[in-house]
Parts: sequence; structure tokens; C-alpha cells
Amino acid sequence: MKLERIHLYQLSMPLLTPFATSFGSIDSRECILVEIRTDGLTGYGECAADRDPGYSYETTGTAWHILSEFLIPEVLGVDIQGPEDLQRRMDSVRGHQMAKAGLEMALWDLLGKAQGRPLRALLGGVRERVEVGVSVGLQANPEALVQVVERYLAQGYRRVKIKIKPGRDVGDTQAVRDAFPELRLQVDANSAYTLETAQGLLPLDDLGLLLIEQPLAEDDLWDHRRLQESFSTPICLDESITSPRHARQALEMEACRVINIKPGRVGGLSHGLAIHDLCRIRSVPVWCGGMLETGVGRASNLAIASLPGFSLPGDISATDRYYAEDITNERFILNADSTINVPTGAGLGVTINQKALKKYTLRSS
Ligand code: OSB
Ligand code: MG
Repeated sequence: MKLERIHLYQLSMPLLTPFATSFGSIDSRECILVEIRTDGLTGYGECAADRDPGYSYETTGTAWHILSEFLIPEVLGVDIQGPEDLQRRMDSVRGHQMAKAGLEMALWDLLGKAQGRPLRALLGGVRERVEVGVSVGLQANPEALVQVVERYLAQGYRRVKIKIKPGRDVGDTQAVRDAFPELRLQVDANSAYTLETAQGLLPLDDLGLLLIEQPLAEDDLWDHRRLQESFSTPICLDESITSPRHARQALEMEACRVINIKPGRVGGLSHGLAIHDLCRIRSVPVWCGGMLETGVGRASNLAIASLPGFSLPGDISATDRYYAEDITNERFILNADSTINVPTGAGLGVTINQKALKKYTLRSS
């Protein structure tokens, strides 16, 4: 399929409520929408990089640069055979997984539209709806946190993740556990600890958590292995897994017992699929992480989360948990059983609200 034209849109999407993590607080989410045109079809992909390099070194600025100066020139006007062919052509660029993933997602959307099949079918998904949870940012104090969690439970979410950081870890988690003894609960530190300071997290081991996500540095595997030895709660890696090779090495060295798969972080859906497969062979549970995506990235997350190895609920919440208005005409809603339906239309199964797209676009090319 010949990629005739590729356009980029840098977006800034206002969040309904600020989202605070150990690396900072945001009240609007930037991202890049990738649009590929070919043979009368248009495919969309979302690049998950944000404005600031707090979660990852990639930003909307670096991704824009890498896409426009290196990745797009490599593939524009070229007859691309599929995701594998695209990945081979992108190999000349080191790293920049989110930039690559945005382009690959748009290709998947095109492939699905060309074949009249939903992305779920292309990827080998087996579920029509997927179990989801909600990721709750740091709040002013533990009492406020308990109130926010209570509100999400009332909406129907049955799995909650709370963000932690030094000074806001055991107390916050204990407060939520005391208020909701049966809740499926997990925590995410976003790399805020060292091997030494993470010893302070040991009381979490008695709170019946599903997992502890990414306590140590974003480029670390070995210290996570050492930390996992002191915890019976599974450690789950997010930031540290940036490719299928890292995933294999993390499992071989027992650096974690669960993996959070974000296709953006690992270079695209095809790499997410590869990590799913290697974890499945080893019976290692995986779940789909989130990056506060627009409807485009959310559709993609739902599709990959429908694969059989995704045995834990994903960080894929309903549209109204994030945005008053989205760039897709479709809005995702939470079912009473804490699931969200996987789109059934061709490709990603979503359509772009051009008026909203225009409203949230900072620059385009
Ligand atoms: O670490 O999982 C994370 C959002 C942005 C960057 C990193 C993370 C997150 C979330 C939000 O936790 C998950 C969601 O999209 O709801
Ligand atoms: Mg995380």
C-alpha cells in the first residue's frame, strides 16, 4: 500500500480534572495525531508522547522532529507491505518508540480499512469487551483520595490504580485499603524511588495489592530484580520495557512478574503483540497501560487488550474520565461490569470530528 500523503497534527486536549503523578501535574494533554492517505483511504495513529519529558525522554517536540525529518521521509511514496516492512524501514532511527508507534498505528488503521476488518481481528483479539480500571492521580491528601476513588467506584470501575511518590505512598494506600477492603487495588510510582528508598514501601506488601508498578528508574532492570526479591506482591514494569527484547530480558532475570504493555512505549502494536506472545508462553500476566489517549489511541488500546493474554484489567477508562470533548465522534462508555466494548468498525473503528480536531490543533503539517 503506497503511502501517498502523511500529515501531522500536534494537539493539546484539556483534561476534565488535572492528572498528578510523581513526575508532575498536567491539566491538558498534548499528543500528535498521524494521518496517512492512500488509495482514497485515510488512516489515523496517535503518538503518545506528551509535552514534557517526565514519563519518557520523548516529547511532542522530539516526536514531531523525528517523524518529519526521519521517519516520514523514509516511507513517503513507498509501497509498504505491512507493519513488519514499516518497522524494518524505521530501524535506521534509534529509539523514539512513541514516534514510530504513532506511524505504525495509522498503518494498521489503513490495513483494517482496506480489508474491511476491525483492528481486533487483525491482531487476533478474542474478546468483544475488555475489563478496565481507572488510574487515579495524586490528590491533596488521603481523605480527598478516598473520596475520588469512591466516586469512580460509584461509576462502576472495579479496579483502581493510585499514583504514589515518596511521602505519599504507604499512608495513601492504607487509607484506600481501609475504606475499600475488597477493592482490586494497585499502585504506580513512575520511577520515583531508588533501591534504598523503596525499602520504605515494604508495608505495601501487606495490603493485598494486585501489583506495584515501576518503583525504580525508567532505564533499570537489575535493581527491580533485587527489589522483587523482598516483595511477595508482583512488581510490574512499565517505563523499563521499551522493546520485546527488554521484555524477554526482564523475564529472564526475574525483574518483574507482570508487564504493562503500552504499544506506544514499545515502538508500536506489532511489538506489543510480540511482548504479549512471549509473556503468554511463560504464563506471565499482561495488561494494557494507558497514556490519557484521545479516542484514536483508546480504540487501539481496546483492540490489543482483547488478546487472550491480557488477563488483568487495563488502564483504559471511559471518555468522560478524561475529556469533555474528544477528537473522535465516538465516545467510549463504561459497561455495568467494568468493561468497555472493543470497536467493531473497520480499522480502529473510529471517525474524526474535524471541528474538534481543528479546535485542539496547535500546529499541523
Ligand atoms: O504510568 O501508567 C502511567 C498516564 C500518563 C503517563 C503515564 C501513565 C499514565 C497513567 C494514566 O497512569 C492511564 C490512563 O490513560 O488512564
Ligand atoms: Mg505506569
